[in-house]
Amino acid sequence: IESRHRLRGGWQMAPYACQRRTPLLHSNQPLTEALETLAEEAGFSGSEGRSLAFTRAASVLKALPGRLSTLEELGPLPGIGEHSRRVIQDVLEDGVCAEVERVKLSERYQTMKLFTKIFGVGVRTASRWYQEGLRTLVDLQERGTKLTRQQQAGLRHYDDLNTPVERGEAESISRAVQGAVQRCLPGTSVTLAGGFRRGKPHGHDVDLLLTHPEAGREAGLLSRVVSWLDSQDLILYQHSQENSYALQEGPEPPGGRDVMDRFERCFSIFRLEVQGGPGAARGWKAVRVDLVVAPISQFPFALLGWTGSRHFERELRRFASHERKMVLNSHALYDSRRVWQLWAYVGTWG
Ligand code: TTP
Ligand code: MN
Ligand code: MN
Ligand code: MN
Repeated sequence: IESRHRLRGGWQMAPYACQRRTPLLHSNQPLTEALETLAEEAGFSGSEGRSLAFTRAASVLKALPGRLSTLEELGPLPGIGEHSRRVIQDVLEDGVCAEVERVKLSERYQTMKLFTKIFGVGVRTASRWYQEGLRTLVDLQERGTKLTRQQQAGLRHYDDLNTPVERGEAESISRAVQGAVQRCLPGTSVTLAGGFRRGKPHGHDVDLLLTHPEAGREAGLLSRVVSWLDSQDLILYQHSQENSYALQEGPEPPGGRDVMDRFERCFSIFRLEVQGGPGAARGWKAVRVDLVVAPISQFPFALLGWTGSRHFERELRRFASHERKMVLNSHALYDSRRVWQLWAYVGTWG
């Protein structure tokens, strides 16, 4: 489906991001950075639709086979609106876009960025704090702002948690969890998902998916694994959720909620022993780790859902629903028309 042919001066491209090859390194970095800044800013203002429009435009540019040099080259590419075109034009002509530069310098954007980088703080909380006149992390402490246990941990480990996690560190954490599951339930597999599974050299956290080949054996596994890790002083913070919708407010980008699932999971901060890097002096570094347990029957969907990117997942689900009349989530893929038939059938009973 992927199409990279140049047509009459413009690029032709498949309409859904999940149909396109989107390499990690691409040739239009300055353009996508500008658009993603505006997407982030729109998210900070609660304008999900506007945010998605900028994200879509950036996603199209990431899939271009070469560097864009004039706006005309884009032709009538779908997914790039008026506003995004203006931004692209500015960056192509002047190297920067005044609107983006204004956003980056604005007190609100900078403060929202600072606050949403705290583990456990989402756009709504950050926005409320901004409204209350808070501007710095010191303000939060000095004015006695009420913080959840999660936010306190986020603040305590702020610098570490905002230092990128290297692949080697992710693998080392993965091995530690592997060791723990072998003690608690031999045969359990641990799969590194998220950005690292997409080949990113570093990430903001480590996403690990646990499953056991025999259905049902995974029940109760997570709490035992977490207890054991805790007993080994590997855990600085954790809160677990049982098979329910994730209502936790985190520093998730806009659209984060449409990828929430019902798996049992643990949001944690690990204490990782390190030799070099920022934590070298004290010998350890705090790292965010998500542990997710999927029953084997749902594992393929869980793995797909937890691999990301968020935009890729959103687009895959949109493709399933609009082009195939199917429903895709992290638990299953099914024909939505059949479910309606089933509901109609159940309806005749009662
Ligand atoms: P993230 O860890 O937030 O993102 P990432 O791994 O792509 O990027 P980073 O390197 O910055 O960590 O999420 C990983 C994937 O998990 C993402 O595709 C969305 C999915 N996910 C869910 O399915 N449900 C959830 O509740 C959350 C938080 C994420
Ligand atoms: Mn991740
Ligand atoms: Mn990241
Ligand atoms: Mn994660």
